[in-house]
Amino acid sequence: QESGARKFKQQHMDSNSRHLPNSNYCNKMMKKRKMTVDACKPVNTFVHESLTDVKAICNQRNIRCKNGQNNCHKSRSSMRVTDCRLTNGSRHPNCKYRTSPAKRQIIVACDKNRVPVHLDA
Ligand code: PAP
Repeated sequence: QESGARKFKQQHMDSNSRHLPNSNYCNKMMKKRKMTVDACKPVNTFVHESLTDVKAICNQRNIRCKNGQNNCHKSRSSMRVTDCRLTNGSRHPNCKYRTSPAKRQIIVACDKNRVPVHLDA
């Protein structure tokens, strides 16, 4: 497995969390998934759908990504996600996050093997 796909799963996939997250969800998950090691990653989203369903987004038509590349794809259906946003005044290594559950279509960038490597929106 290429590193981009592995990193995507580590940073963005949490399939087996099928109920609403509690307010501590992001504090725990951002640490557990190694996004608070060197610095507090400011914003990150976890997707609570199966890896199969998220990989299938790569089969949707190509659209432009925020960085101008054209390897992005938008999910047909809305997906259960949790947004984690660093709180004001939070200082490394005490990274504190606001946990916001949502349901929306997501946009992923896929590599040449048609697997997600980046969450664009
Ligand atoms: P993210 O999913 O939180 O955005 P990020 O580390 O920014 O994570 O991006 C993951 C990888 O997707 C990056 O590669 P790297 O891990 O080797 O640094 C990034 O280069 C890659 N990538 C591929 N396509 C795109 C794209 N269209 N836009 C942004 N990143 C992309």
